[in-house]
Amino acid sequence: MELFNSEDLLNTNLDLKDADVIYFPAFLSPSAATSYFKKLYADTPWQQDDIKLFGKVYPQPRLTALYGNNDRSYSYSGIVMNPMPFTPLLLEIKDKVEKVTDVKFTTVLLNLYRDGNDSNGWHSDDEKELGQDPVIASISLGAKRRFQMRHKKDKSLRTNIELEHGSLLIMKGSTQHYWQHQLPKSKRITEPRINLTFRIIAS
Ligand SMILES: O=C(O)CCC(=O)C(=O)O
Ligand SMILES: [Mn+2]
Repeated sequence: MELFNSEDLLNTNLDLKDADVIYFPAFLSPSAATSYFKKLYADTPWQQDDIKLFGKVYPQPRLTALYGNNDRSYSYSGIVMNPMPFTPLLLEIKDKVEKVTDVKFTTVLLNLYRDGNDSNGWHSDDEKELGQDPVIASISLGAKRRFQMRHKKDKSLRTNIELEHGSLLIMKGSTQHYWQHQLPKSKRITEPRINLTFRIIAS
């Protein structure tokens, strides 16, 4: 166990080569996590964009929404997202995250995985607007889903984390440079999950 600027919150440094990943399984209390889940599920204007893969167009296998405190857009997989202004609820969550990370975020991307058919394929959060060595703080609400990581060069290096309801995962340092991550489909999962990834998109 390692302490990360927060003396009483259990956390683990995943101790991966070329990466800096810290996991807080119980960052939020179960009741706070459930309350956030319900409000975000109901009140977010979820959208489903089309993505282009090998010249074909598919609906993205999840719903998303982007919020920010500046007007910088975020582009990935051929999608350009423009942020909505932060809501009071998202500011409350952002505040809690910033107390632990000691970083001020500008932007949060929300993902809604409606069930185990929804997913997020292998990628790094390495878009140019995130800058070098971005800090990404990822909150999980709802169904427990498997988060997988693999090293881009050393194919023997892989890890899985079961992201708990109310957990926080922080990826920073060289993580995005050397590693990819994904959230695979899972036939057994019938419940929805919401993920919030706080990011910095500098103006
Ligand atoms: O849902 C997750 O835990 C991962 C989300 C993710 O990697 C992303 O939105 O870039
Ligand atoms: Mn990602």
